[in-house]
Amino acid sequence: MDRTTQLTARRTGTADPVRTATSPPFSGHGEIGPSRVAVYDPVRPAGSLHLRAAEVLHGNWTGTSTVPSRGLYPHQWSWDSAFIAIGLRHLSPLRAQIELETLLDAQWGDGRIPHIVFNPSVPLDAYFPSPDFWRSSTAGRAAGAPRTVQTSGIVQPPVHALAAWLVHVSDPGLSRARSFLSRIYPRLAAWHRYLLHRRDLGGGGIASVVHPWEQGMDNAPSWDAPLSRVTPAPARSFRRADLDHGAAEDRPTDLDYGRYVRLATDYRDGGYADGTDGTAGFAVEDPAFNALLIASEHALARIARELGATGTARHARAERLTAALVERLWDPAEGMFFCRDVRTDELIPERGVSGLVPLLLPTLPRDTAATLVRTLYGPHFGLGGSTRLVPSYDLTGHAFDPHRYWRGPAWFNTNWLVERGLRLHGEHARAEKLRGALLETADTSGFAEYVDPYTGEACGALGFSWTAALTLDLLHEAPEAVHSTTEEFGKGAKGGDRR
Ligand code: 9WN
Repeated sequence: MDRTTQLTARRTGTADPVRTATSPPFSGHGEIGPSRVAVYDPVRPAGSLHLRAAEVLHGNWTGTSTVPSRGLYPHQWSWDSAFIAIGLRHLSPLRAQIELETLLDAQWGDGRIPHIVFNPSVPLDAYFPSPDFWRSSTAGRAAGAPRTVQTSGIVQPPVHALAAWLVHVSDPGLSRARSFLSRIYPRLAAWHRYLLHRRDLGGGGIASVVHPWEQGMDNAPSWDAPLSRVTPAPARSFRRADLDHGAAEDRPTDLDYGRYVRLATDYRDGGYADGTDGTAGFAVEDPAFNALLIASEHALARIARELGATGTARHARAERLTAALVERLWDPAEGMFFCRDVRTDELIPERGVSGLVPLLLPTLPRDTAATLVRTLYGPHFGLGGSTRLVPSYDLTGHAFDPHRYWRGPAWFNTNWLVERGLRLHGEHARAEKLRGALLETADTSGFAEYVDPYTGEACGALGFSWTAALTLDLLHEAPEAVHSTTEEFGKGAKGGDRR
């Protein structure tokens, strides 16, 4: 056992098993071809990191999709799959397409993409809340839940159209041969329609989340105030499976879990209906969730263009959404985007990495982007100084804890988004430095789920899929390929014009 494995095993009481492939994983159509692999450390060949990342994804592949980690998260998760597809495309564009197709096959009639698609061969007690809690095919019938597959009833951030576009450009020939985009475009369009029409609970033109799990950063301090109004479900009424795998001091508290369970129960018992009258027990407009929706809307415009339409209306909508995001969530005095509590109509003054993610938007006003970069490199996030990766929460904040879930540690997906944002806004040297730190930390941490932002110490599960996938994506991001990053993220949409 190496040092990192020992550390994590000590912290969590278990190490996620990562199957080691003896032969190069993935053979067949569109397989390994690291033609543009960039070396991050001349002493360690990038190829070995590439191979180990590929082995993680190979070990976590179920045949039709990829689990985030074998032990802690044994089903398919929505935004995980989008990030996984972004990395998987470098190994097997076919698998990357299948990853997204499997998820979209579980889409509900009202357009929502569920946050979990359950694998029926996994025992019910392996993860909580399990299918018998969500009861999607019965409780979700009016909302159009599928009959043949069991899912959760809430959603996760809409990274999917962005992922679909990136998967397409990795092998346009295969994509066209399989009619990948034409098959999934209507589903992605329905997904965005659901978010923009059924989830504009604040009436300001952007989407709300109705559960902390929907935003993906479950335990962020931004949820504390809106969650405090929720009566927790009694601790005896459910059994947490996450504590079988994760250290209790790193995971959300039982009290918070009780509130998560109450919110999900109430939503289920209301048939997963979305009232637009502001009565949801929890309704928050989040900057990262909406920034990802906007980035995906730009991607949907590109997909539409590829399919023969102009895509102009979608780009225009993405720009209107960007303006609404700034209007609703930007705090110029603090130089941050904040969450808005829809119930009180007030910003929640907690600095989280979510408030930096809008940096990935191509038409963010120039001074807003510059201010965000200053905040990122200032005392609250410490990049370029005390931290090696962007922490999930304010280093100076009252709730900061470098190891507790979403209250300080650094995650690879949010760092990848920030790295993209830096590149998009011309901060190439800083992006390059962050990329190097991400690759190194992924390597030394054993592709950990998350890490201590100061030391890079591994936390949570090892062999975590999106960590491996985004490592692959960063390895393929050779400096000469940077222009395609800009193109992929939609800056060229209207010549990258900014207000
Ligand atoms: C609840 C799977 C998911 C991620 C989330 C992360 C965590 C689940 C949990 O794991 O959430 O959805 O049980 O804590 O917070 O971002 O998608 O990796």
